[in-house]
Amino acid sequence: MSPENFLSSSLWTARVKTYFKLMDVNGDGFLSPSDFDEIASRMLQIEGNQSKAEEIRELFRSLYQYIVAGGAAINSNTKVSEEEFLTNAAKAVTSVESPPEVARKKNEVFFDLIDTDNSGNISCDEYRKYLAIYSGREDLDMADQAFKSIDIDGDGLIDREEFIEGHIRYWFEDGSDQSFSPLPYGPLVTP
Ligand SMILES: [Ca+2]
Ligand SMILES: [Ca+2]
Ligand SMILES: [Ca+2]
Repeated sequence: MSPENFLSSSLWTARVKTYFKLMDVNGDGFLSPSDFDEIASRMLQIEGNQSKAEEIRELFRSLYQYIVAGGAAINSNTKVSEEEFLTNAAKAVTSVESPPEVARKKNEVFFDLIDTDNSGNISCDEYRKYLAIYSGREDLDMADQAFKSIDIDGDGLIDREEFIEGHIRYWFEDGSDQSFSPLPYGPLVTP
């Protein structure tokens, strides 16, 4: 699968644009290290996550550098446009250096951060609080739609496998299989 396969899929590009909008915290139309730092800081404010401060900051730094900026050198003035992000994301999901296994590991970390009571499952309430980190407010409809799209067995909880599978599919499936199209970040932006 080549980057072009992904870039020619309107479903996949809508997924990437949805993530772009989510992460552009200051709404200036670019992804900057400061957007990612801000999300990391907000995630730190969730109860139980303070002890993981360095892990969380590093997670977001590495997401920014390797996925958003495509591995290029970055500094505090780096700005990545939506167009550049699409290109870099398509490269990332087809590169042998960032196989799904690496993404699995990152999603393991996210799972543990969102599962704040360490029950081994993400509840609807935990997922709402997680998505509110990005938008700055709890949006029940949006969060519930996202939650249900990943809770494949419909038991009202997201287990580790469902969480990872939902995210891997979101990024690494080119949009040709529409039988399972998870929405971990909520409804997709319209093109
Ligand atoms: Ca921004
Ligand atoms: Ca939990
Ligand atoms: Ca479930």
